[in-house]
Amino acid sequence: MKVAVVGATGLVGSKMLQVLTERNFPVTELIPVASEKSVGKEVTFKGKQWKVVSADTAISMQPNVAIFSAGGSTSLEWAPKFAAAGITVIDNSSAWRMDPSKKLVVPEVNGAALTQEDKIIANPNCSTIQMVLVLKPLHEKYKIKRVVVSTYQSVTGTGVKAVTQLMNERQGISGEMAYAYPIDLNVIPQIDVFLDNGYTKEEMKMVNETKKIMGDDQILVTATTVRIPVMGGHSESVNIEFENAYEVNDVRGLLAQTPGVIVVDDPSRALYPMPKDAHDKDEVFVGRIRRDETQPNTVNMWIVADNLRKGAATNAVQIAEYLQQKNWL
Ligand code: 11C
Repeated sequence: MKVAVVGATGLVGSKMLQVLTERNFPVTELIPVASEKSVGKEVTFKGKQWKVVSADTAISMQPNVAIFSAGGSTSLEWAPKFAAAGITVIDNSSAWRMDPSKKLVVPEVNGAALTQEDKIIANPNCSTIQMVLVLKPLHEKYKIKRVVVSTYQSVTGTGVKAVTQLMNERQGISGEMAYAYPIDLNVIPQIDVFLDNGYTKEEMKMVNETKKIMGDDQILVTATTVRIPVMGGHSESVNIEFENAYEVNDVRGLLAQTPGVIVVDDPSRALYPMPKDAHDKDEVFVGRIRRDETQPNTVNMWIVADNLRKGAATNAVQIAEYLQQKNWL
């Protein structure tokens, strides 16, 4: 299988190469694509060196699939050109997510909606992916009315520049800033730009993408998304109100049986998910599952996942695996 990775030199792109290797995706030829200034450089994949090419050249090489992780404007411009050449695109940017003609996919949740005709498939936002994986089985069993989520997001979600800012600040080095404020010893209650309604774009992604992936416009979601000086994964405090009654132990049991979810929940031994443990894992970790004692049929929980893995690269590769198993690539 010829696989193009568009944005191969970025944080998510590099993770993509790692995940393709680890999951043994049958890559016979890698086509790394990056901006003009990186063309001609080489990336290492499966012990071999592969030359970075331009998007135009990549199309002429006719990959079976192109995994995009190069930002929204690159996706808007190039995904249709790849698709027009018959190449299936899995796009990690927000460019196509809310386009009604495109599927927004978390394979365990709505992979079955994919067809051979889907040529541009959108990969959701990291903070949405880890939440919907947990919400899906709960919605099926108890019917979710409303979700209140607050996030604690890793600097890796912003990219290399933000990781460098955090590390520079920790070492007292002044350098380029990814954020408008220091991030070390700080918390920034803004992820992405503010919209007219006073919420940030990241917050509205969680609202809108959740409804689309879950296939239910009735689920109410309200979000506060926050950047914290952490690497390794995003954490989320999630309050979920159900239509129906539930038992905490049943919720724990249901989530423990959910593919891709691992329950880490033993307060007596101080066991709960943390980003340092989720780092470089494909699963979504859930703990602190407890009844919200202030209103009926409502549960609180804490959800953690590596935003570069299940939140980005792993989910994209899982979509490719699904298409490959169907022989659609
Ligand atoms: C962050 N969630 O942590 C963002 C990064 O729409 O794919 C991913 C942005 C996106 O900053």
